[in-house]
Amino acid sequence: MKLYYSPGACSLAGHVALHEAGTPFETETVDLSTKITASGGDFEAITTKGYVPALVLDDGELLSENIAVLDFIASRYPKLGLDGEMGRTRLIEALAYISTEVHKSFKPFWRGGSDAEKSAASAYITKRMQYLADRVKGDYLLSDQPTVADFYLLVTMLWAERFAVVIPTALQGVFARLKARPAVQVALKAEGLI
Ligand SMILES: N[C@@H](CCC(=O)N[C@@H](CS)C(=O)NCC(=O)O)C(=O)O
Repeated sequence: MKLYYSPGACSLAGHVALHEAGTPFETETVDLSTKITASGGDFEAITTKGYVPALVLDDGELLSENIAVLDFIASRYPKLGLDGEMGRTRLIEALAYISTEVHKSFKPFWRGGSDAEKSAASAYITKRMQYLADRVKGDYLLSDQPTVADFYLLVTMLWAERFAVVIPTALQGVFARLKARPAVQVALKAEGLI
């Protein structure tokens, strides 16, 4: 497997998940402004979407979209998913919420939004994070063990920290526990973030 990522981008969720899975995998960084990979390749020839994450599977099949990439990793490494009849559905519910309600709301911060747009986005993100904070199920978001949803949430909390967006108190413990995990440390170091 090979993960194409950009340091600090949402692809960090899959990067952490693969380290947590303990599986061997390759990585290559992508310059998102030029769409050139670290080895000089044309990223748009790998995925015409032109954005990360892009996960090339061992049979050469390409997987994109955080929700699909993280669901794939959790399906293959069940310790990163949720047990039970509704486990996968609940996991996808959380991933979809983090993607569409939290991740995407950071757009004004990444795309040069006005101060007013950033301020509105900041309030919206905190409100959407509060929904999750009110439903924390244990040491992590959905249970006492982290799932791929935690790794996606981690990325958005790192962005919140960077852009001074308020992270609800009830998520602070989850954030601290995630940051302390060895696999998270390895991924953050690999991406040059610590
Ligand atoms: N729909 C995609 C969006 C992924 C995405 O927003 N990737 C950003 C980094 S966090 C990116 O590569 N942006 C560069 C671009 O769109 O040109 C997903 O959910 O995985």
